[in-house]
Amino acid sequence: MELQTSTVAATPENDRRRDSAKHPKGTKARVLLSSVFGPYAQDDEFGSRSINPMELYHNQVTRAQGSFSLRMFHRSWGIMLIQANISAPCTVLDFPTRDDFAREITRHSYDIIGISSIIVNLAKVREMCRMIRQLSPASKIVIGGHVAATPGLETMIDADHIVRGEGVAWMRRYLGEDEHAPIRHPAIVSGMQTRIMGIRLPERKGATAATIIPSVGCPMGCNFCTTSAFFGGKGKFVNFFESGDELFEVMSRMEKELKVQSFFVMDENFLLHRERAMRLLDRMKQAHKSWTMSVFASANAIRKYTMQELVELGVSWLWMGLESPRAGYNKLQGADTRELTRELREHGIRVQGSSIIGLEHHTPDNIMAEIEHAVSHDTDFHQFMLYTPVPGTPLYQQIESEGRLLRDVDYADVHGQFKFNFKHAAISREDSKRFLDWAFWRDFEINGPSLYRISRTLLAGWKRYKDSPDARVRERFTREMHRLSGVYGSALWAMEHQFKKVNREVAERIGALRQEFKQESGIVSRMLPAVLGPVLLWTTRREERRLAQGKTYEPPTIWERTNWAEA
Ligand code: B12
Ligand code: SF4
Repeated sequence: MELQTSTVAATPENDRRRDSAKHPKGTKARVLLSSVFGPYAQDDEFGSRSINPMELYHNQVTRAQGSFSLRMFHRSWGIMLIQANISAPCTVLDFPTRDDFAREITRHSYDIIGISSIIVNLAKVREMCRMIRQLSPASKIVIGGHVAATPGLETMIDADHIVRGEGVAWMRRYLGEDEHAPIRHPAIVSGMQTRIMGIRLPERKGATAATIIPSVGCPMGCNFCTTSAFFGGKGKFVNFFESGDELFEVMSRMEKELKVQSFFVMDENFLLHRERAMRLLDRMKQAHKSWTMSVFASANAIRKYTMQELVELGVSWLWMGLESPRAGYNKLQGADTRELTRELREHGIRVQGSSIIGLEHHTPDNIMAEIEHAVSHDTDFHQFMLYTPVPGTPLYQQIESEGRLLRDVDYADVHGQFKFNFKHAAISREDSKRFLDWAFWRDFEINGPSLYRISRTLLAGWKRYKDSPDARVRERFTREMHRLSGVYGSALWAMEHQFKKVNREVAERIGALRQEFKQESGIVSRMLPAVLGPVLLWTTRREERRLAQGKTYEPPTIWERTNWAEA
């Protein structure tokens, strides 16, 4: 395992705070690991922003889709991973309010308080450090996660250790444990409190995929990529599970513990490691596992596989960076991404494209055409992000050295969904937001709700593979179709009715798909839309009204204690 960690820069001031890189109590130390406090989807003095909610899809993918936006929360996996790999008594406090956090650090006497944050939430880290010094002065404060890449962080916050890069090995070292011990993977349900069309989906055990984290970082080293830079940059990454065998064991354990057959693989470029993926496939075949997998992969990595291999692996959702056809990233060299997207979808693989707005070659004259090109991929989901120099990345260094960084932009606004944080050669800061918003709107206008698009891809896969000679593949599509066809049919019914007023052409396409679903569904699923469809239409319209009144959603606060005995 490669380590890219360090503590606070060695200045006399920091030496005073740092004492030693090992906690004197070792594994007897009580540890609190917390994410930053909420609420998040509001504008406040701690850097929360209403346009930056704690929701993946609604924040950066389906945010223009109104009540059809997919809304869900994801736990803070970094601190869950650290907790699962230390033997000290440990609490994970996820999504606390400020009061929750204050209460937790006053009620319990923690020797170590670790805070996980990304750069946008720096002001919250500062406030939490202040609270700790006041309410729990004996605690050592450890700051980890991407916020650690902020230049001069040690002068902005009052902490004892700032950990850059991989945190499990650092924390084990700090507690005097074996940093090279095998990684124990925590049982993680990938998403929670999922909502769409104004209803919250039931949370049955096994219904939501398990998150698997094979590695952190990415060796491709694209200039803007913070995840790659934070774990070593080009050519480097930190692998937690080297082989397909190890991954298979972890996934089998998760299957048992969480009763799941689907996995969200949190690896920035899972398919890049072909040997590991193919070994995993061998083991899946031997054990007759018809698992499904959602993965991130670059176009060059996807092309290392045949469609058959991807389908056999169970890849059912794929997040691929499209960036821009003229950007020149290695991962895209020679790839016809439109053709690739079409092919993947024909094989039942949902594609989430990701495009960048505001690349260096963009101008007000060519950007609309580039957005149209992105939209023409007709992906199931499309993420748009502003080109953003973020501390720690090669892009940041370059833009800084060219004197193009806008110094007065608050870190809370550097998240790629608002306005440029640098001087672009041709596009103004104000226009950057206009183009970004237009991209989301255009994708929705032309391609319709993502929920419609994923049902279309599922149906394409089902038609192609329902009679597949490979029983594992057949089972996978049958399972999904049986479980969802009635629900999708009902959702399509409601979408069709809702869209009649908005965009007739999209409504007709949705209607045609609904008919196809009807033909392919069993008797019960065929009847369901007549009952459930009108209910969903009603909840959709109610949700539209709520959203118009400013309704937002926040994740629940979660406490999890391990190796714990009350003091
Ligand atoms: C899941 C996720 C989310 C979830 C958040 C879940 C949560 N509870 O916070 C959602 C979808 C809501 C989200 C939102 C956003 N995200 Co996000 N997200 C991710 C993602 C995809 C996975 C994070 C993860 O779990 N990784 C796996 C774990 C194991 O890695 P890790 O978190 O880095 O943790 C390791 C180390 O950092 C370290 N560590 C972490 N915490 C701690 C704490 C201590 C004490 C120590 C010692 C060590 C330590 O140890 C861990 C193990 O090695 C990453 C990309 C990625 N691949 O990491 C982006 C990422 C973290 N997000 C990012 C961004 C920019 C955002 C948004 C601003 C984007 C946007 N505009 O939509 C919003 C912010 C929302 C908000 N209000 O805060 C950036 C951060 C950039 C930066 N430099 O700060 C990333 C890196 C994506 C990217 N490449 O740009 N995100
Ligand atoms: S391929 Fe994706 S994850 Fe890897 S460095 Fe490039 S943008 Fe980052």
